[in-house]
Amino acid sequence: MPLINYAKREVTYKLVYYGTGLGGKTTNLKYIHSQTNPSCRGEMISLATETERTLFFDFMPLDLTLTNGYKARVVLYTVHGQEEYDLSRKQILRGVDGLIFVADSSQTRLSANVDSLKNMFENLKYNRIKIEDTPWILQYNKRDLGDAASIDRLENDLNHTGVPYFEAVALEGLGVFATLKAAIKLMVNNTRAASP
Ligand SMILES: Nc1nc2c(ncn2[C@@H]2O[C@H](COP(=O)(O)OP(=O)(O)O)[C@@H](O)[C@H]2O)c(=O)[nH]1
Ligand SMILES: [Mg+2]
Repeated sequence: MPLINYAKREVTYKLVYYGTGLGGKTTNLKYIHSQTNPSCRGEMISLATETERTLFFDFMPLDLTLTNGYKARVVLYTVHGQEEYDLSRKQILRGVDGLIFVADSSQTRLSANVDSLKNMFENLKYNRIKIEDTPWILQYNKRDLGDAASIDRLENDLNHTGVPYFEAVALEGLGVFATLKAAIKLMVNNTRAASP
C-alpha cells in the first residue's frame, strides 16, 4: 500500500524498474529526469557500488496532482541487474506499489530477461508481496537494435498473464513516458480499489 497522509492529502507511491543488467532502466530514469520540470522532481540520485561501472540503484521522486485533488509523489527506483546484488534487489522491492519490467529486446538477452523476471517473482515472494495485488507492466526496450527479437517472441517468453506492454527506445526517449504513465495509472487505480 502507498503511504497516505490524509491531513496533507498526499500519497507516496513506490515504482520500481526491474530487469536484467544493461537493459535500459537507468536510461529511462535519466530521460524522465531530463524532460521533467525541476519544480516537479527531486534530484536523481545514483548510488554506485565500489567496484562496478554500473549503479547500485537510482532514485528519483516525481510530484503529480491526481484528479481527486490529492498530491501524489511517485518515487522511482531501479535495481542493479547483476546476480551478486540479489540482496539489494530484495530490499528495494519492500513496500513496492508498482513495477516496470524493462526487457532488453536483443536476441542475445532473451534468456537473461527470462531469468530476471523469474528473479523478480521470487523476490516479490520473498517479501510476501503478491504479484496479483501489485500492478506490473512490461517495457520492450531497445527496439532499434538490428537483432531485436519479435514482439511475439518477447510476449511468449515474458508475458504469461497478458499485462500491458510498451515498446521503447529509451536512449531516444521513445516509449519512456507512455510506460511511466501506464504504470502510474495502474498504481493509482489499484489503491482506489483497495481503499474502503
Ligand atoms: N540501442 C539502444 N541502447 C540503449 C537503449 N536504452 C539504453 N541503451 C544503452 O544500453 C546500455 C545500458 O543502459 P542502462 O540504462 O545503463 O541499463 P540498466 O543496467 O538497465 O540501468 C547503455 O549503454 C545505454 O545507452 C535503447 O533503447 N537502444
Ligand atoms: Mg542502471
